[in-house]
Amino acid sequence: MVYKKLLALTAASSMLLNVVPSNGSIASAQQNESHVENKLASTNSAEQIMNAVLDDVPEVIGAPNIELEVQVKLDELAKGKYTSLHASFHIPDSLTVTGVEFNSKNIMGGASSYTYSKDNLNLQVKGGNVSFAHKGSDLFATIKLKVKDFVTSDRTDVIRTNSITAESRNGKDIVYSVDEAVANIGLKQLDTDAIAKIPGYANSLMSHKFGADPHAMVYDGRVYIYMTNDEFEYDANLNLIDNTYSKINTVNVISSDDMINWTDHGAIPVAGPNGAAKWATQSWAVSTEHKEIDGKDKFFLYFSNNASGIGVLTSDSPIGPWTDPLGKPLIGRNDPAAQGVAWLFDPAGFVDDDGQAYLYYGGGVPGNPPTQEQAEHPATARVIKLSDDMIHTVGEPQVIDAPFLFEASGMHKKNGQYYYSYSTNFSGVRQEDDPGTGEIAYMTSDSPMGPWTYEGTALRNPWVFFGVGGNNHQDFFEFKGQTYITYHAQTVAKAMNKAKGYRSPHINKVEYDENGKMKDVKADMKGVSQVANLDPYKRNEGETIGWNAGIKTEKSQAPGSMVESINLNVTDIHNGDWVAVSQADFGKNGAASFEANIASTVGGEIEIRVDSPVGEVIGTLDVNPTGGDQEWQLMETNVKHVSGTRNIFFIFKGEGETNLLNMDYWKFMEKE
Ligand SMILES: [Ca+2]
Ligand SMILES: [Ca+2]
Repeated sequence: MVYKKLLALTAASSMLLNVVPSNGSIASAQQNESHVENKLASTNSAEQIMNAVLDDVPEVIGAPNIELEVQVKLDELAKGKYTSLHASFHIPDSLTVTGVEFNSKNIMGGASSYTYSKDNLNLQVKGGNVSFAHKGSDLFATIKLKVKDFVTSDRTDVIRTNSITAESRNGKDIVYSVDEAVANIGLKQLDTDAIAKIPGYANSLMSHKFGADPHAMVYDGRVYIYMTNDEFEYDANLNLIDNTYSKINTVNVISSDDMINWTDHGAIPVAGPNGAAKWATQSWAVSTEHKEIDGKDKFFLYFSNNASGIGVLTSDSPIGPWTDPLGKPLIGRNDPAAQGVAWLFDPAGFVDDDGQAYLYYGGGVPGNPPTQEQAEHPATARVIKLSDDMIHTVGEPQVIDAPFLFEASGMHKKNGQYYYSYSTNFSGVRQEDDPGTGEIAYMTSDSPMGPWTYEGTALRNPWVFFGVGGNNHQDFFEFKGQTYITYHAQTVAKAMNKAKGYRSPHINKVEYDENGKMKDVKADMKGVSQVANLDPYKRNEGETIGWNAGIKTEKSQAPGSMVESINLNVTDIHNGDWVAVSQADFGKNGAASFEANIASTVGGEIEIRVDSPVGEVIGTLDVNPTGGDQEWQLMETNVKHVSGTRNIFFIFKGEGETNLLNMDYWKFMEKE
């Protein structure tokens, strides 16, 4: 067999020592065979070439803190007087070095040490008479590594060798050939049952329910996202149908102070028989603003009653409860402010730095079918001043002539400039500089009421990024000094194979060029980085979710922490379902115990793992029945010492088809 012959040749010329596959796999043997052939072809028989080899690691679970080892194997050093043996490696971003184990059997006459910073690892042996000889193996050192973060698709990362050199006293330094000293690390995405927002992704913001037309409000260090509550609609035969939007009369709200872990505050009852505004039938595309009035922070939720009116609700908190202060639309179909507006909807409130508030609204393309002029200049968006109490309009509206306007008015301010953004229509013929269809375009002005200068587009249609299209709706906002865009895409529905107009919220970063133009947003599932750690020692809601599989949330009868009457719990919990939070900071002392507020009729257990669903189990909370799905009990268990910043996965275990338990909130107790 060719392979064996080559092996013999190789050994004879002492040019390659690691031809025996370390893991015994065929793939590895074949790799080594071709490796030998390559080596032979390039060998200059007149001089001895010293070789170094790194072992491949073919299958590594791509999850935080998964450990792996890479062996560094070297040819023997010929006899001589060496003062050092030095090896330098490039470590890919996905891995971090946790240690190096030198093979003291083979290394003599020197002290071994290593340095590691960023992507560079240096190994060295220094001394008066360094030698490296094979005593039972060709192993020089074992590099110990771990995976930094979730790998979101299978890939191969590479550890490369920059150089390996033995310095000689007589100037005859040995430079190893490092052509083959490359370790291919096969990183495998961890298979979980998470939908769309897989561990490691920030988008969509949630996957246990839908949410469209997202609007962001930043208040007291948190981002609140308000969304049209898309829910599956079925026909009489219980077949899933396209979203008609006709049944939507609630608004989903979630919040986060870190952009990965989102707390579900439930659905605000806005319109319909159970809504705050009983005159309204729908609640689409809301905008929420806050303003200090008479020394108190007040909250205002502007909503679309389908496309026939704009209403406003008020509250003392960002999550409710909400009341209707007018008992009628803020802008009704027959109001002067509605004249010339095709679709009377999509309100965007905006409070300027001087306290003056404005409302942007409207949309639609006149004409059936529209002329080119009507498509290009629908002139159906408006801006009007709001009164000091935020619940009345003041004066006449101004027309906003946005090119190819469709809907989704938005307003944000940056460096004194006003940015009016909107979604473009699907009508008319486009010239080169015109926006595409269903894209987010924008205009600027140095006044909140115009005149406006068209700037271009900022976000392409979701189809471009996610392979699933439809309309879009955006809001630009600033949080902790960074501008972001929130928008929707049918990514969760697509992952469920049910992309029928049911939309999910996303956030990506926005950058400006030196002239204040917004650069093209790169929308993706990876999304934004976490901007703060989660504190595991405070009350954390069960419904604060980074990632999840198989669960739902529901209104809870247990008291809420922000507003007593508003609280949710995690439910629909079955064996193997899980919820997780990203990057909890356990600090130096670490955790000693864990407690959770639980209700259960059948019982089960909560397995607490760190890092990932296959990470270390630090404790298990046994859940005994409490006598009902809303009969709440605080339950506690000790946990193994865990410190530093770690993901926490709560993995539910139990038997049967029914809901095992409900979880309201949890917290860890810090070690004294
Ligand atoms: Ca379930
Ligand atoms: Ca709760």
